[in-house]
Amino acid sequence: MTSSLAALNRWVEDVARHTQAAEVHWCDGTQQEYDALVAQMHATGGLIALNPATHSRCHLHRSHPGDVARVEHLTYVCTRERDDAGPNNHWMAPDAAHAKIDALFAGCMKDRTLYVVPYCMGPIDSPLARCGVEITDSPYVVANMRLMTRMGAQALARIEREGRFVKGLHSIGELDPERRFIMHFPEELTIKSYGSGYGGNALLGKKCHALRIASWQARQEGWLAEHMLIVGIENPQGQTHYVAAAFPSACGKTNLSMLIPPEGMRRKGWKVWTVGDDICWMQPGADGRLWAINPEAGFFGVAPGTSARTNANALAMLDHDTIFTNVALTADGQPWWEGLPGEPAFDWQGRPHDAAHGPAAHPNSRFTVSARQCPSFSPHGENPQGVPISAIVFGGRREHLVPLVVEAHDWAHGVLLGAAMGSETTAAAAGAVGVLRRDSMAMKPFCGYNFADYFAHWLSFDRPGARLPKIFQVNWFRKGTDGRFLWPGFGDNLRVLEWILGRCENTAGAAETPIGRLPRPQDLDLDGLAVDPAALNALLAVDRDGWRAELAGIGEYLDSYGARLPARLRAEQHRIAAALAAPTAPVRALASG
Ligand code: OXD
Ligand code: MN
Repeated sequence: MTSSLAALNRWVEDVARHTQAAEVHWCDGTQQEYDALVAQMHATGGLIALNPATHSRCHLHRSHPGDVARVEHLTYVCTRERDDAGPNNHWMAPDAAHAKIDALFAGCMKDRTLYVVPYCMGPIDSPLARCGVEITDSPYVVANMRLMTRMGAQALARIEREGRFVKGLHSIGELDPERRFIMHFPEELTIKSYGSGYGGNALLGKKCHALRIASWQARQEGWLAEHMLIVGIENPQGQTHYVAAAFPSACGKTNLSMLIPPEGMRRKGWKVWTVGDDICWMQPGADGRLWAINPEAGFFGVAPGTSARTNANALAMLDHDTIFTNVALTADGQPWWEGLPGEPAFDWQGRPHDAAHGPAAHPNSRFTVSARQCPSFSPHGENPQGVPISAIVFGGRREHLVPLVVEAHDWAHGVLLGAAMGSETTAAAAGAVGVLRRDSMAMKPFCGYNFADYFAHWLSFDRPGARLPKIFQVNWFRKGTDGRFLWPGFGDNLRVLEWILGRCENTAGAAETPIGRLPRPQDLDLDGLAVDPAALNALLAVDRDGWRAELAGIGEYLDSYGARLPARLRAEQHRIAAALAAPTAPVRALASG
């Protein structure tokens, strides 16, 4: 046995002893194993079979009603030095953290099977991929990991070859929110999660490994682990360019990654190819470009709002071999959520549906499905070398101020656009309407180290020989004075991506402004789109007073990272603030071509 397998065996034995596991099962990732787990969960009530005539081999899981989302306040980054975790993370000293969570794990698997889940994040033969092993006592987690990662024998073989893997220990415990922690030890490449069965807390390959631990590894090894979708845009000439785009949770990443072109553009020959909907690992290639893989093998998407209008591709992949979590049910056993036609009979807790109880499906109800089931899944989605990225896009939910799209002047400006990203809270949060929460690169809940060091890491990619993507900021969420969205969004967002790619190829025009380069109305392909000219002007305007206040706010935010903040980022903020303070220069148009 190799030393890496010996180390893995020793760890499994130690955990089995400490948790007093009744049995140990090493997962091989086969269909037979998956089917057996599903059958066992049907017998225990952990899964409910859905209507086989409409949803073959689909299942519903109902979580504990108090365990329905990620728990950021219970999520810790445990580095030896507090400052290495940074003000963007909750921190606990590693010794104290291990002691606290190990006490919870003691004896917790007495009547349970301990599953050993070897997995690979990224195509199994990709040099960009990284492996991990999750130990869990939840068969639901095992079944989901099989859809979301390359799980089983091949991953174990790679671990044996490489010797290095991320260790993740998970138990659902008692599902008691008082006894729940999600702890990360980046210096030890270790994750410990106790007390939750919910996706982001329990499928440790996803947010815990592929973002928090991977971002730490990426910094040490010279790559980037990002909360980004990856999408390929094929133009009528048959060339495909890849875009990586970061948006905070619940801003439509899955929809954008599976976009269906508007009718007119479809007729001209535009096509969209999905590579990933949530996580992107990027590394400079020998040619100086950034090459990206989606480390995941499936989608763990939010169900409510997914409909034939918003995401027909997603809907089309959900009628077979899918696990649903916390959706509602129709009378004939089909999954249902708000946004779908028809009527729910039972809500997400299994009660007869009553509108007085609130939405029938939980607002964070999910589907787990293999990426291969997506009709727009890219033929290059499993390329071991990844796909070359032409543009990076940062987006947020901003009702005011931020234009539809802005091109950064250069890489450092783009890093500032990412660092300053934010979303405004909505009327749902009483008393806090329009309050801006900064969420740098949409990584606030997911960066496994100090944001100041993370910004410096981003800046470090700008070096001789690099052929970096252009960086853009987008905002699909601008509203008019009547409170209605100014931009139709969804498929029409392709018009903005077309301009972005035109800028990358130097074929689209733009106007130079202090905040970056913006399209003029004539630079966008608006063929077939009934958008009011006043709305378009508002979407493409630069409100200088508003931007001066915004730059001051960005300055205050950067200050919160203290002396560790890279001077280059601060200089960029000063440069734009000064340009905004200067007397208004006439807007300079940049010719295309
Ligand atoms: C997710 C999230 O589940 O970002 O992807 O919350
Ligand atoms: Mn996400």
